[in-house]
Amino acid sequence: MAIRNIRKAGDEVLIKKCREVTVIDDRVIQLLEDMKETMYEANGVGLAAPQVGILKRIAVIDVGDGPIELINPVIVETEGEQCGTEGCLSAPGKYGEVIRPEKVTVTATDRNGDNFKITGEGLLAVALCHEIDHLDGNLFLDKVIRFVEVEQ
Ligand code: GNR
Ligand code: NI
Repeated sequence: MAIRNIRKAGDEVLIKKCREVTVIDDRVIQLLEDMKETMYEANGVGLAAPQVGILKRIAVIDVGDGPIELINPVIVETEGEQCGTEGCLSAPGKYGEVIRPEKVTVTATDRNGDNFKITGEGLLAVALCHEIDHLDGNLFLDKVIRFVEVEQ
């Protein structure tokens, strides 16, 4: 396990489209482990592989109910709308309101190669959208409708 360096906005790796994972080998497993460790160390609720410089469709999320590992996640259904304040470990100190679906269903593959479906509402829906956006080279900064001052 290792903490990886989190890339910051301006790094071109963050605006590239990630490649699908075709083989879940030891490097992918190691990446998942390191991403979880890096996310927890940074007190994040999610982390996408491009944030640690890897252009693979891999993300991890933990909104307080334990870690979720996502390989090749795809949004297959959305419902409703919510507006909430977002931040990003790749844009420290920047916060802004973003409109997201209230509920999203995602299909993905787990580390054993099995496909699964996950439905999230509220923050989990936001995190799923935010991380999948990263995999397509999209940052929340470009979706902010109003930047917010947050006292830290
Ligand atoms: O840690 C994070 N918090 C967060 C808060 C509101 C909406 C989205 C997020 S994701 C962010 C971690 C991150 O940058 N993931 O890519
Ligand atoms: Ni982010």
